[in-house]
Amino acid sequence: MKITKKVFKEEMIQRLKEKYAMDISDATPQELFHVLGSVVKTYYADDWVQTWKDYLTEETKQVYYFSIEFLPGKMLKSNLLNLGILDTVRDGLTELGFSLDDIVDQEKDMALGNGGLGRLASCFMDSIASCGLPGNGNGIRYDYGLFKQRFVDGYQVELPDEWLNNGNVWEVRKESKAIDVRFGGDVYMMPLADGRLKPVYENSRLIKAVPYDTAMVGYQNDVVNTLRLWSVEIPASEESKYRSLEDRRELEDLTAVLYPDDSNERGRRIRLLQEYFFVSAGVQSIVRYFKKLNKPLTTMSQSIAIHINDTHPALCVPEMMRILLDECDLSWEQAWEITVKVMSYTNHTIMSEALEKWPIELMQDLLPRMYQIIEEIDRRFVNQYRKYYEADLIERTRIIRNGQVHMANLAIIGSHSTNGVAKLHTDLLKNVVLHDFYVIFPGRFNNKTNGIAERRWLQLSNEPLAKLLDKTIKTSWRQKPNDLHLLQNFVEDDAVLSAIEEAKYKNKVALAQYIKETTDIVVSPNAIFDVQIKRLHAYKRQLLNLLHILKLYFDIKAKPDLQMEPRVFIFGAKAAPSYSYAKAIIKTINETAQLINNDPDVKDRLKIVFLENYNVTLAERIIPAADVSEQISLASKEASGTSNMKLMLNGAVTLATLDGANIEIRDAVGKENIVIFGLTEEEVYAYYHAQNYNALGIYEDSPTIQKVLNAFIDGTIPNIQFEGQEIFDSLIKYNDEFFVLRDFDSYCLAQKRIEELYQDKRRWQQISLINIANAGKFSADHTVERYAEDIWQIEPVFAHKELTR
Ligand code: OX2
Repeated sequence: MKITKKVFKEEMIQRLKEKYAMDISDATPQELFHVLGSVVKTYYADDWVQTWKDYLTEETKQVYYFSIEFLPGKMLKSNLLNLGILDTVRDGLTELGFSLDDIVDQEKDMALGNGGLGRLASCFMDSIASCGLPGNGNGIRYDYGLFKQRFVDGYQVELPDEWLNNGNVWEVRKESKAIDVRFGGDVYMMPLADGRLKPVYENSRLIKAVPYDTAMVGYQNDVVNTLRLWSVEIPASEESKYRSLEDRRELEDLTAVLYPDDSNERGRRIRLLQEYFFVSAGVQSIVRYFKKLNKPLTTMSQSIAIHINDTHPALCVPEMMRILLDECDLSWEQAWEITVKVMSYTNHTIMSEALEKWPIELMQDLLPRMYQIIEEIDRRFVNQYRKYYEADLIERTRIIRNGQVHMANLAIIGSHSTNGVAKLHTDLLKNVVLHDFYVIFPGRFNNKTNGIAERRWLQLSNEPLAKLLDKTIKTSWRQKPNDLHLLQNFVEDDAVLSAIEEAKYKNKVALAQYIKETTDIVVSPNAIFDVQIKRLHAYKRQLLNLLHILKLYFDIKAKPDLQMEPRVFIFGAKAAPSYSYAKAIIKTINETAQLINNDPDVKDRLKIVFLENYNVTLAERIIPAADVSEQISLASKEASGTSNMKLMLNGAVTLATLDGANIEIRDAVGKENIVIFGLTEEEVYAYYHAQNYNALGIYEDSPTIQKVLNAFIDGTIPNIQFEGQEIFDSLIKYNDEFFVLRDFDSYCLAQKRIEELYQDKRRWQQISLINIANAGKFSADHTVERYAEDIWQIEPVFAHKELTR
């Protein structure tokens, strides 16, 4: 169907009348948003149904991406872009007297994730559909997404994210596809007449998982995949058991909130139940689908791939086993072969506190059948491999150990593929963190460097640059991000170089205005916009950034007429509510901002802006306006990073340690076009082995570091008596776990280098251009294509209809 402006406008007018009984001229932006959303839905409805039917009739192999987090942000513009009607709708609305951007603002961010892991899952959903790959998401429909962050007196305050308050236009509730999920109680195995064993459940609880489906619209290819999110309800048969409001509340809480922490597992019952809940509902519904195909279960891996995104969905392994054993009557050996072939797993971190473990008693209590199956997997694993390997290695790799169930071990043992998310990260998995597994299963390990959806992170969020690219290299980059490479031909073209700078300037003006409106801080778009945006975590070292800012401040104080390139340091970061150290850093940055922004001696050479509530939408504002991309984690700690890719795509210059995907960014742009500093991963490990890191020594030897650190405890930075001491102690008393002091000098030199480069305007523009030109490599389209080929063994479907738009 060809959607013309005329058809679109008529539809808007008509639908608004039907839904709100009013003339379109009387509609509020909120009403317009809802009507527009429902109109857009009709534009992809046929393709959605058709894609689903095609997969079924053509028996296409599909992947199901299980993730406890998805972070799509706003969907309206992305859907319009992918449907190829962004301009039609924008112009149509203008003619009706409205602005698309005002309407877009009405949409709440879908924030069902914490950070990189959840956003990666959403970039993958976009890319999977856009590459015409048959793939679906499977997750949880939390009533409340990641908390809203406010600053009160410089402290982080967390408010609930009531994203469903005005309803969610995009989702479709599919009551008829609900699934029963069972947990708790006791389970024992009853022998049947034929000698088999059947599980008998006593006192277990039954809950209903209701799916809400959201369309994942491919980029102008008529493919529409599904993101399925599950919500808990009380089944009709169980109503009588939930008499009191409290009982009901307890159950409904299961899908109420997203755990606001991506690196610490708190041993919470609800979290474990959440994991089982969406895994069980998802795997059951997949098997139900597979049965429709009427193929032998032993061929399941030819039709189905299940991806375990980090360990949270690792129960996919025992749940698939349960279904195949208990409900399909397969033998253990058959069931195991199918399960391992179907499952694959991605590891996203080497931080040990994030490697999930659950106490045996908790697992037995909440998920008794899961525990029995895990025990048997563990027993068989030990039996099978102890013949070949030393006892210690088997002990270290088994699933149940020291009273805990080790979820990464379960995921690796129960799947055919384990991948890391950047080259260095995968090497560390193979050689250090998961080395024991690599010894046993060398063929299972592989790398898949992360990627980003350039549709959202350039086409939608940076229109000035996107238009310039169209003009300079034509539009093929929109389909094939690698074609951004064509820009490289213009590296000596002064007109193009200054046009890139102009586009950046425009974005900086827009961000400066947003900063003024939201914080009342005035910043000049002529200053360097130096950006660090990511979760607040000690290993990401926002503190190192702050120490350098303080150094610059003291330089100015010591030499009031110091010549320097004006800088705006922009932060965006949420701290997990229970992570007090991260919150102390936030408070300290905010107090330092107060101090520096209001000191007349500084004369606007330095500004610190900490924007509240960093989320996908805010990232879309900040990234296009960034000059400098801070990627300064301690080498070896950041598995990949993805803001590094988004920022380079938008022409920011990367200031980085050799960590995660920064290394691959350096390789892509060349070492002259990135500023690298700090310890390498080998040097970090050398300190670990020698155990000779001495933070106090560094402090004692450096008057600059003394001056900067003393500011935390001597009242120079006001109102941080407690926080300042905590941070000071982390560095001196507890020997600086993330080697901030060791990298300080090298970081300051790198910052100096940034300043010199920036002063050479043409050089800076060239570096910016080279970064944009080489960012295509980090398109999530390529990443998912590699997953599809190497891990999932799925193939793109070709557009089943002629392209009509
Ligand atoms: C993050 C990693 O910290 C980050 O480096 C990576 O880019 C992202 O995942 C996507 O792979 N929770 N979040 C992460 O890991 C975990 C666990």
